[in-house]
Amino acid sequence: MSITEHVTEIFERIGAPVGFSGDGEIVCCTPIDGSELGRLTADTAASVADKVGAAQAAFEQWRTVPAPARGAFVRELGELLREHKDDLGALVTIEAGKIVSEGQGEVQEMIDICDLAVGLSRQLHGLTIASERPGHRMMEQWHPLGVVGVISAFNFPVAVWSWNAALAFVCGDSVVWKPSEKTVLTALACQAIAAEAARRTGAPEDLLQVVVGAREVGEALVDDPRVPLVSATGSTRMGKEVAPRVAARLGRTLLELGGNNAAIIAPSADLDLAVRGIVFSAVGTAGQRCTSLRRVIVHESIKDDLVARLVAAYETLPIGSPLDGGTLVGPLIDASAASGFEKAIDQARSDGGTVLTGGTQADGVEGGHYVHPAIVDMPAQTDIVKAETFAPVLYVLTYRDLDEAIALHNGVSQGLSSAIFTMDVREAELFVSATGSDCGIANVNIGTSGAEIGGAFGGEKETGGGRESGSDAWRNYMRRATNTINYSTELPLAQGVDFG
Ligand code: UN1
Repeated sequence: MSITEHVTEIFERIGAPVGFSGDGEIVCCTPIDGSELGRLTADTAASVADKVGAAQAAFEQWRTVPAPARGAFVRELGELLREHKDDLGALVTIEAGKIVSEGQGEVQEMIDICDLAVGLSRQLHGLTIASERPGHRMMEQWHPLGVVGVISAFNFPVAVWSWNAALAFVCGDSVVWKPSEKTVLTALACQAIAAEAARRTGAPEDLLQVVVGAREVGEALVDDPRVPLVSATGSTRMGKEVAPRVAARLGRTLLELGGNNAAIIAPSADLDLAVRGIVFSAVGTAGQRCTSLRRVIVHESIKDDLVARLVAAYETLPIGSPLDGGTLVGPLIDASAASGFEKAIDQARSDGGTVLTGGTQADGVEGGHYVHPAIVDMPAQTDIVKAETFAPVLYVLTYRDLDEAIALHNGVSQGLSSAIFTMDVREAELFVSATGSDCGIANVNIGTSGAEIGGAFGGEKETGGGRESGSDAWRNYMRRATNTINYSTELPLAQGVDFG
């Protein structure tokens, strides 16, 4: 069966009435062999405005539904995702090039956030606060916010949407989603699944809108004053364009941008554990996660041992079609990612780096962009090491004392995820303390990627400061109202003000 036939079958099973065999301007491709899967017509500024209008109308109805009843819709969404896990995972593999297990894992992440959101639908709580005035009560309520714009990237084509959407839906919001142009089909499959969940539970059918297209489509969404929150995942460059536009109309943003994640490997580290953690984080999703490990900062006393083990592990990595069960490294998303990989390797070499393994094109499937993941020993943290290259390049830096390691670690503009491998409790605690890692995620004895949805996900500095997913991230999708209620017959003023 051809890949296109496979996609058509998946769409039939999911029940997505998507016509993608026309001659629209959006070309849907698979990175597996670069072949075209179909074409879709892009939205226009006018159609985006119409969809925001439909989402706004759905919101006005949805916000009146009690939150636990909204949870029933998200529970159904989670059930349907369980049912379609294999198919949606396969679509992620076909459109984003993830290996089968990671494609499925991404759908699992969606199911998990639905579970979390369903529980939250009964826990959207505010505080009761002591009032200074007699016969008064002060409290806060969290109300639905409105239409949430979600902009997502190709590398987590469905999970990132669900982190935002599952919470937004229980919070009483509607969603207008602009997926990456590279992964439009998975988005349309999710839309069909969400529409089915809405039909089954009586939720408004316009609760989720999908807009597809290039820059002008994103701009129309970002600039629309009916969208109080824009949650954007992607490059720092994209975030720097989106944030000022939304700020110009005093809207809110939730930004999840680039990472340049590092792991410190201390002398006491369990090296077996460290090697496994490093390889998964650096090479998983072919180095195309925002949480991918890009820098190893290793103590000089164990460097040779660690590097030898890493090189040995890298040299046995199965590279090839992500549809093959044994593959661990699939393709890069496109030609431009492959050229970014090559340029980074060239630059690292001219900065004095030594390529210890990989760094070249690999035999994969004809038409796809497959590479041998690279490990590059660097004499210093040069500009290329400080940049996020969205490909499997792992730079090795060496340190003598932990202060130096932490300075190197924090010496980049991004601040998403981080790790230390150590058996020394003082080092571990220091790393996760206020003077340790400056990232939103700081791990001990696990890698930088593969975060669970229960924690707040996001990072500092140029990563954008947003937090999605677990903990109290739901608050982003609501507006807080502080209420002071006078149940007395007097009207005492706060701060003791006397007004006649
Ligand atoms: C991303 O790369 O955009 O921690 C998100 C992880 C995943 C999410 C990554 N749970 O790797």
